[in-house]
Amino acid sequence: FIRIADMKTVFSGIQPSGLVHLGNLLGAINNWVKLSEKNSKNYFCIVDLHSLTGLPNKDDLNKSISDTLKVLIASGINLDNSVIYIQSKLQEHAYLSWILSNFCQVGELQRMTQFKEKSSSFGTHSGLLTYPILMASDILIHKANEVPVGDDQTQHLELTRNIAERFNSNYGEIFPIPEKSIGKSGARLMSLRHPENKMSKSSDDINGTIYFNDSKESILKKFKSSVTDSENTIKYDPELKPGISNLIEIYAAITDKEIKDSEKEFQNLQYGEFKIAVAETVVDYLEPIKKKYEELTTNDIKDIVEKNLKLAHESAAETIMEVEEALGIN
Ligand code: AQP
Repeated sequence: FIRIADMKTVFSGIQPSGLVHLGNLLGAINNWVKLSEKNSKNYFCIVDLHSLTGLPNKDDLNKSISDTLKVLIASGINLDNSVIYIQSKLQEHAYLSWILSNFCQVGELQRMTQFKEKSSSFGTHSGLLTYPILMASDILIHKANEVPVGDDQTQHLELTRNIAERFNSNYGEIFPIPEKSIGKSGARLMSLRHPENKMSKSSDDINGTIYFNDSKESILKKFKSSVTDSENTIKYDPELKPGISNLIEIYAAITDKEIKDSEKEFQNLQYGEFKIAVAETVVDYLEPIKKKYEELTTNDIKDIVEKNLKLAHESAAETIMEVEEALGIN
């Protein structure tokens, strides 16, 4: 696992803020599996330090970290070229974050949309403000040049690029300027109960979220009670038909088909039949992940964690060495 100059390095993260759901899988993890089949070097991180901004309950966070780790291992990510690890176990993330905070203006952080949204619901502690600097450090610690992020994170990635450029112009070309992944972006799944809101770990209505470990019965039940509309036309129109469009999107993402083709496939079905067809596709998709998750032994996990953390540490230590040297604190 060595650094080869022209090989792409990818970084992406997931917060252990609850049970992994179908949105996380189809919007992010599925894409990570595909990336790991290509010729890139990938770091997939459980960003538990980021979760602290929501002041989680200790036991919930601890369980969520180990569940998320197991789901990532069970998801089929190719571990020959990918490293899966827990952010807090690599203290270089927080160290680099402090260094990078000197290359970022307070005003820039205050202008972040996510800060404005979250600061009103949680109150405003400085972790919420400086969160994007830690994210910049996550990306730059491995010198990632590609970051698969959703639209909601584009602003943070832009800030990361600015921070990297400022560091480089002051202290020499240490960091590559990371780009957003191009290509087909992951699906954006909406709640089955409130299709105007995104499917989320922390949603109030758990019937709107499909968790990776939901039983077949529960999945069928959730889909049968999903909110649609009063027409009986299966058509992709997120604005006028958010419920039906969400179901089409879920089906298209799992089967890797185009939205148009998926829409056509179901056009003659009744809503009830359509809901069951999508539910069954979801059951089949989750089955192997659940099976592998159940089969993972404590020893399997321990081995993977140790080996992967060592690889992540080697990469981070190399960057930190260069950064310290550039700054004159070596
Ligand atoms: N509904 C979604 N559709 C598509 N992608 C989604 N992601 C999250 N929800 C959806 C993507 O999953 C990755 C990991 O997300 P995260 O845990 O870091 O943060 P999040 O977006 O805040 O996820 P949640 O599930 O909604 O958690 P809570 O409830 O804690 O806020 C990201 O790539 C994200 O885009």
